Amino acid sequence: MLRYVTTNPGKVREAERYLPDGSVERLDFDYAEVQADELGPIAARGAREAYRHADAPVLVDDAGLFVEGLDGFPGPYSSYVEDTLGIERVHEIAADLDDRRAAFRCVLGYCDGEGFAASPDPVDRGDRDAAAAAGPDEERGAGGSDGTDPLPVKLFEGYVPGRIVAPRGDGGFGYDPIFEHDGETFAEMDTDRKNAVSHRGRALEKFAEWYADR
Ligand code: ITT
Repeated sequence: MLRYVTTNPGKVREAERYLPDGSVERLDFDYAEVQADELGPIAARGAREAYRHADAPVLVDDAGLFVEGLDGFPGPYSSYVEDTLGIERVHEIAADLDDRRAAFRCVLGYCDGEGFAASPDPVDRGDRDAAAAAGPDEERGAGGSDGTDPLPVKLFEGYVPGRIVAPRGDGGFGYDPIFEHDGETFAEMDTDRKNAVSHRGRALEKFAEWYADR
């Protein structure tokens, strides 16, 4: 059984569409989100922490909204900004910008305690990038330079471009009402339609294909 590690049930609703019935359950575990300007190292560290907690295969999902005209803000700080400013304020701030283009990004981090076969798949490169970006502790994986074995994490990334608009729709979660893609906000789409184009859908598609052979 795969544990989808998140405090956000909306993410699991989307993920379930990509995985066989009964093969995934939510693990409501709030791993420490390290401060980083990229999602990869956050997901990698979270996956290791969650794996050690669960002692079972885990998938961590770290996502964020990157607004072009704000140099990518809130990005990795999206959760904090949603809780403090709220999405209406984010829209108001973006409304004053010349450039309201934005993107959602999602990085899934998978860890089951085993290594991964070398492969030309770009996902492996992402994993090495994350390890390199996170420094020697992450490469070792065991949280220290004490000679313990590395605990590898495989990363799967997804991206979707769009723009910030006044809130519309009541589906989805988080920033969905103010994120428009192809004329519709994510909150105006049902789960299948959002999955077909979304950052999470792209990452899950890659993960599900790889996981089927794992
Ligand atoms: P976990 O960390 O426990 O998974 P979270 O909701 O805090 O839950 P993130 O840190 O990945 O998850 O999310 C950062 C913020 O981006 C948070 O405010 C989410 O509501 C929002 N978010 C993530 N994915 C989203 C999506 O598909 N649509 C809209 N908002 C999203």
